[in-house]
Amino acid sequence: ELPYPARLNCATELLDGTIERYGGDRRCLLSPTETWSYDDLRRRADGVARVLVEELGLVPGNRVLLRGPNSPWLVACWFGVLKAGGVAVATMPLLRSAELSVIREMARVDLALCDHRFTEALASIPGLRVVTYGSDATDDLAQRAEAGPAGVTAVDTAADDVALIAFTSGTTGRPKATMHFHRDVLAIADTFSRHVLEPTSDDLFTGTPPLAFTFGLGALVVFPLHAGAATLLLEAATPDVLADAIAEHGVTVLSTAPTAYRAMLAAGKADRLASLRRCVSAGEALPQATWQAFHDATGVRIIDGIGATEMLHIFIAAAGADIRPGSTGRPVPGYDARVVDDEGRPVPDGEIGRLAVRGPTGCRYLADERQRVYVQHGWNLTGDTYVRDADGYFWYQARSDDMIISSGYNIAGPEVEEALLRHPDVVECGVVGAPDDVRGTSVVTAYVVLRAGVVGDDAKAKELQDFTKATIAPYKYPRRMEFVEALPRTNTGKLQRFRLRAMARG
Ligand code: 3UK
Repeated sequence: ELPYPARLNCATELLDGTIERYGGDRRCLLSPTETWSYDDLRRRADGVARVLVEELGLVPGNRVLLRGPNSPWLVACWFGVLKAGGVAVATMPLLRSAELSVIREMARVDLALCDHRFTEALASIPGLRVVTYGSDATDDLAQRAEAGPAGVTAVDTAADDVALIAFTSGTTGRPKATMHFHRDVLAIADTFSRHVLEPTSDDLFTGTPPLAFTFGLGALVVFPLHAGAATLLLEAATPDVLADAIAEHGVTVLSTAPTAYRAMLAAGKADRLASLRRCVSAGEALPQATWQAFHDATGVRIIDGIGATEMLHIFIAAAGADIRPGSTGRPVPGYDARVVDDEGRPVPDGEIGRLAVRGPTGCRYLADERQRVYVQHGWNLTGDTYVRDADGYFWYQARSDDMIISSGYNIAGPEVEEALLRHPDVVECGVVGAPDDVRGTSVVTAYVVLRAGVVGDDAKAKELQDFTKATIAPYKYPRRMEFVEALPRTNTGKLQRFRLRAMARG
């Protein structure tokens, strides 16, 4: 257990605490058009807190929905809600009314703070009061927050009061609402950031994950502010925009998904990345081929880290000389991880099993019967299969329900993908099992995005199949191969294997 006081407000800690330690006139939030100092952010966050309490009647424990792309005002709203003792329910900018209604219902929200350009999807939700931010209108939250007297006394929350409710991105099924405490927000900085990422107050962070995805909240808000550093907030950055922003601003710490690392290389952007000191990859496994190609092109050793919405952030990772390319790494100091069988007993090193993890953060579903599935005997079961080696490194295999069973063999889709990605013509690929009713088994099926200008014909398919057979055990090679323009992904960068399986079924 990390030593936090019983009363703790993580927003006060990250803002006022950092200003005390590092000073308030340092740069804090950047966007392509703005620069806010720590003092600017504190003043505006305090203004939001005051408006919430005095004008909108918020009482501690009320949940407030946040909607908008990554921007300085979104961050000010997040801090304002927490300082006022509210619970932040950040939502993905791509969500529409139907999904937002479900979130409103599940999290019992009746107030939303919404980027003035993103109100449409909230307008039709009955009983939801929507306050906009980011415009020049006199009733805009930004104007109201700036108008009042400076200073606010933050609500003296308990360390284990709920600070935020995060919804799982969920590649299938209904979203799950996870609750995290004020101390959890600091715990992710005191574990992964402090011990693995090791930022300094001179760093400039950026990345692609939305702040509603806890990967983004940690990597773009909590870690930089905890370190007295600055963060560049980009709205829905394409690989080109991202790479150019890195070059233009001299970004030193980047967090994004594996697919974005590949896309920047494929777009020939390696020479725009010279300022990067640290890169973090999460959301899905980082194939060794991607790690190697990025290292060859930039000299940067990407930090792979597995995190989950249920755990708030990353709990297995490795940095610098500790990295073994292709492995996720070792438990982040503060966390324990092991590989267990279906009864929860540890399996020997080298054997495949289910990943179990525990530490200062963990799964707390909001009124969800799946709590007992995720947490068993005090361990969080993430739904991933892993192998631990004799040196304590964890090697990702697949999501437990993504294993392909073909002619009696267990084949992990990601392993076949990793082999295909070593081929210079392959930019992206996804490998799933297609049911073969005749043979009563699954056919390993690959969906492949080729490098621009390369023709996907039978000869190319044969070449890639032979290449796979020469790289991994031949029985794993994709018997079926289809060339596609793009792969279906979630807005957090995860491959949607269930869609590929549906395509494979025909
Ligand atoms: C998969 C990985 C292999 C894995 C997340 C960093 O992804 C995040 O949270 P989600 O709830 O998904 C969790 C699941 O995603 N996964 C994530 N990272 C890796 N698989 N290697 C990785 N490096 O299946 C896990 O169970 O969307 C990631 C920080 C915060 C997050 N919420």
